[in-house]
Amino acid sequence: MRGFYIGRFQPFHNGHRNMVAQIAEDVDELVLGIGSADDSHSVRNPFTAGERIMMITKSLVDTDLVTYAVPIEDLDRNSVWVSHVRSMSPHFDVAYSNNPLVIQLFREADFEVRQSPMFNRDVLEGTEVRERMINGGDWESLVPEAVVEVIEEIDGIERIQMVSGSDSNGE
Ligand code: NMN
Repeated sequence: MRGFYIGRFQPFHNGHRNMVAQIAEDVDELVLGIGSADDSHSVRNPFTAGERIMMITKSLVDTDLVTYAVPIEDLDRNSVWVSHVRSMSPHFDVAYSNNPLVIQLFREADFEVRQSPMFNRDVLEGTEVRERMINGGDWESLVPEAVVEVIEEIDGIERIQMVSGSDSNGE
């Protein structure tokens, strides 16, 4: 049994990791779709697909689950998006998402979709992590240790602060 879980993973945070741990109870293999793969260097999508793959691979190195990270570029046409996903991904039996549009599109394409109640949208949303990165707040406690290391390696905080037009020192 193989699952498919798409997110932007900007960055991969503890909510994502908890979701993967929960999915691992259902499936043997999991395709992680790296959504908006063509976007980077913006406040909403600061990290490249390759950098996000690095975060995911290093964060999941200790799990037994077999995972495949597959970059999925955005399309201007929602009605054919599931076909686009299928054209890029290994075959999967069930889709996991908490995103209403993603859920709707997969359901219309007759896929089984499962949602996770464990996902704490308030604290663990990517928006909160990115705001803390921009404002000099504690973002490190919201992500796996491996993600902290990747973001340090790529000077990710400097990048997101530059593209947001601010910096934590207010200079
Ligand atoms: O729930 P998030 O983390 O936003 O991830 C969903 C991903 O799926 C995003 O990258 C989003 O752009 C993508 N998506 C794209 C289309 C499209 O390109 N038409 C439709 C639905 C979802």
